[in-house]
Amino acid sequence: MHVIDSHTGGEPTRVILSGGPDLGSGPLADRARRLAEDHADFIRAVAAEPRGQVAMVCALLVEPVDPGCAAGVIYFDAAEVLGMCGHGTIGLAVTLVHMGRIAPGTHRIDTPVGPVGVVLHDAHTVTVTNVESRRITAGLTVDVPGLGPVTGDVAYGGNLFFIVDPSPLPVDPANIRALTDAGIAVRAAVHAAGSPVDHVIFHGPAVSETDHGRSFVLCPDDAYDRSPCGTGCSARLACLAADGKLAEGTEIVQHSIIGSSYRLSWRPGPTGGVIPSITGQAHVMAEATLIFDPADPFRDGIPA
Ligand code: PYC
Repeated sequence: MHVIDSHTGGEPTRVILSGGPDLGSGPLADRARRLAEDHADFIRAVAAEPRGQVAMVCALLVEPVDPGCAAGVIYFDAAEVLGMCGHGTIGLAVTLVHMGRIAPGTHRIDTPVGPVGVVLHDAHTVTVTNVESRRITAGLTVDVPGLGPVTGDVAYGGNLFFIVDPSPLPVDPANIRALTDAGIAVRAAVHAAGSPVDHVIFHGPAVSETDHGRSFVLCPDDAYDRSPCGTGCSARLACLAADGKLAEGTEIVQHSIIGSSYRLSWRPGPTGGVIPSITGQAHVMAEATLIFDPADPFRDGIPA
């Protein structure tokens, strides 16, 4: 299996170029469902330790449905197949340039939630135009053991988020363990309330005069996103727009918990949501051939 690893603002992406399972043809959403239902061993073998790493998001290249797209992709982490991935799309675009498969300019990438746009400004800098994003529920309050009542918005940005602003804990790198535990507890409480969110965002205040805040994002595999989370930023843009807190076309800078940043803006979507624009940078780190030795006791990854 041939892979190329990159990181986007510190968050790893592993593009799988060959050797993945045959998911057949048809809509990418159906192929993503087949991946989740029939290939759990493959998912853990590639994304989880020892072959993968904590926070790894894999990008399985597939034939696009839309012939206008440069590639089709299905994203997954060690726990879940994702609808979309913002940092992964930036990493994928930079990887495709590294391979000479695309040149700087404008391209489209097919995903299970629909085609997204990418503009490659140079070998590292990419703007992703995401799928239409929207707020689904404003001001949902859940009772969280150890935290008490926590109020947030449920919003869609290619994945489903529960966004808590302000965060119940300081959004500071020194608090990553506590934020992770709080995120897991909040997600369980939101699930118990009937909302199947896959990510939780705790939003904290700006860290400098030029940014709009720092966020902690808990992913389905219980790792925190080292990047500002492209789909999470999309969901947040939808909430800011719905609240009238950010005007169309106004650019803001969003920091991740480790201090990496994206530039963000939105324009109106065709069905009342927002079309997010996310600009960030990725760097290729490794090209590798993964080996699956039948004698390896952890061939399929360390079990969860
Ligand atoms: O950037 O959208 C994102 C993302 C999702 C999970 C990890 N990163």
